Amino acid sequence: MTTSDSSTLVNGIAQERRLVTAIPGPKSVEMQKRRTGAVSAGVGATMPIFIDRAAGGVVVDIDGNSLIDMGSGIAVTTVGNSDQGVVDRVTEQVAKFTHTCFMVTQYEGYVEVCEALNRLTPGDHEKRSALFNSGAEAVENAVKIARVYTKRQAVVVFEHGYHGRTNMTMAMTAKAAPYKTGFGPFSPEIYRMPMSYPLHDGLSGPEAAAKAISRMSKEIGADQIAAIVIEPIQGEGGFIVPAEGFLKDIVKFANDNGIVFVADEVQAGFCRTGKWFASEHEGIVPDLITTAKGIAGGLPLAAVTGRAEIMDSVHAGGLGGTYGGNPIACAAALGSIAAMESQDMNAKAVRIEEIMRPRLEKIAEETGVIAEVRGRGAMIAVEITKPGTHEPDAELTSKIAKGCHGEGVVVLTTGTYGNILRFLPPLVMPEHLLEDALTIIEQQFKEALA
Ligand code: PLZ
Repeated sequence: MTTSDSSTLVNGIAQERRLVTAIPGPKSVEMQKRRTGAVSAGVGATMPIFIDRAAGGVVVDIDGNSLIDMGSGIAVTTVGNSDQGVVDRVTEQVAKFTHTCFMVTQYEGYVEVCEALNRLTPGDHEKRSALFNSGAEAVENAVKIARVYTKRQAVVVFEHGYHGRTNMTMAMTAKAAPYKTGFGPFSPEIYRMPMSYPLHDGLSGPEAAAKAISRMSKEIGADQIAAIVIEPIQGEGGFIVPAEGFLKDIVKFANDNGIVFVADEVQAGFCRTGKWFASEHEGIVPDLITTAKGIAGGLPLAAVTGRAEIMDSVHAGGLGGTYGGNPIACAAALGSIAAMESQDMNAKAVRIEEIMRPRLEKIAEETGVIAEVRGRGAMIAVEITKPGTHEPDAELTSKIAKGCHGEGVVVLTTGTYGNILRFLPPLVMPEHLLEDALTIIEQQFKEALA
């Protein structure tokens, strides 16, 4: 039995790493068989375990193993699983009414979430929002809005970018396997430009921007571009932080040419990076911003927020969807936002980086297989390469991740080359668990290299 000691309880759940069986345990193995017989093989899973409870910094599986959650269900449970404020608001709402469809008969929660988004997103201009169900849907709607507003068609995205799995957002996503392979034909008028990737391109922000701008001008024509869509810190691409000045120059190019600049903050938004939105680190003000994931404590909700004149340019009835801005998801969002504000979650994200960065840098120094520790706040990753090179080592990355899983730490891998180990802990992660997770990660690097 492996444990990390603690008497702390969150929602009655001990904040400890506790392994009582092998991973996966016998109950999960049984359930995996049922899963295989019932669930499409096309739906993947990082770990072959099934969860019974989760709170604070842990997920507890059906065999009773308590694992440290360094993934937050891919950057979703920012305020922690089943945060009390979220539970209270959702419970109250679910008992009142579950659905009317905002496009049929309206309710206050939807309006209140839009007001919060308009207030919290960068820029003090007048804003409007519209609510959807998933990040992909938000991105797709941002493109629809930009096309109506500009009466143009071309959409610019970037290398290593990820925007979703619907047809248009698949086209916008850079990586083929597993997201796009065999699923074409893809939506037209999507153009991919070089991303600023300081570790690999060796360019300053302005140099990298000049390269992308020259290509946009020559290969598409600035006056043909409806929208430039970019993640201010790329998520699935490998937590790539563009060199300083890159985003600013791209925003200026967009502004100078009547192009709608869209920041896809689905992964980086809502306190994840130590600011409400990652755009703020560079002082950029997007015309439109897409959000999802962390917005609603685990319930499906997404949004497009932006300049009133752009958002209001769409004909009445042009935006919507049966479930978009569902009242229960809105209640969860209001609970999450309240938790972020009252518990100063941005400070918690900064503190997580303070703890993680030096320990990861120490692993980098000691092992020689980490080309870079990067990210901001509680969105931190290491790029794993063959020693002394920038050559990706996906095999080693996967070995280390699996080793962590076996020791009760949920970590995720990502990146175009599969060689990024990324960490997205809930911001309420207790410090003793964060330290314990880092110790396991360090051990697993050493074991994988032994
Ligand atoms: N934009 C920046 O990170 C979702 C994808 C997981 P949805 N990223 C996790 C997977 O393998 O499907 C994401 C993102 C950015 C858009 C999306 C899409 O958000 O809510 O998954 O549709």
